[in-house]
Amino acid sequence: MSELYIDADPYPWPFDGQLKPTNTGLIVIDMQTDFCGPGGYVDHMGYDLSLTRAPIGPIQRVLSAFRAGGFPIFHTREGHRPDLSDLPANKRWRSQRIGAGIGDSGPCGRILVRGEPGWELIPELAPLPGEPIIDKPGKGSFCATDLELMLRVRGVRNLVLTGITTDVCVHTTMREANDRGLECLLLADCCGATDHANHLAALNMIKMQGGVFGAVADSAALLKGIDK
Ligand code: C5J
Repeated sequence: MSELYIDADPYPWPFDGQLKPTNTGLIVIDMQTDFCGPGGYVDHMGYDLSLTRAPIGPIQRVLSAFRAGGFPIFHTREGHRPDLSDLPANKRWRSQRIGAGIGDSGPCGRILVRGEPGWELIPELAPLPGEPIIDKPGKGSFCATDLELMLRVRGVRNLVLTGITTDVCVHTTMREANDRGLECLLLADCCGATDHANHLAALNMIKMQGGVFGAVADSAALLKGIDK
């Protein structure tokens, strides 16, 4: 069987060189106005939007390569039901404490509520028909969703992670995926955090213990590897 490895840290990825469109998927996590657009949740909290917008261009390039190569692609959105029946009281309380209450009204509609303008995926990274969108109430993409089933049905064993934020939803998803036996690669330039030091720390955590959650590469290394 021929092998293909991506130049990644701390090991060439995937571990056994088995990388093909039939076993490798891309997930784009929470590229929503609430996390990277003016007037959204992250903007409301006063964080620097340039940090969470930085991955847009690199993700666009990886998306086009994966689309051209016929790899499965998944998108996620964090958000709650309009009646907030899936919003834990502590999550709401913490957000209200800092003046960006989840469920409260803001310039982009109710913060992190399904169907509101701020909750929508940004147009630059709009999914194409046939690319599943996973709606999740939490930080991880596996909690209270059908993502695991969707991956299994498509034979995905290797997962390439992109999106925002590196230290919260992307990291939680990578940990969940790794615990399910998936071989994970996080693309550093396709992710961003609300604090750059936290972005770097999150990358470093992955590389400990020989790659405790998988490996880290940049989009150029991946695109070179799959030759797109
Ligand atoms: C956060 C996310 N940071 N998508 N959500 O609350 O990372």
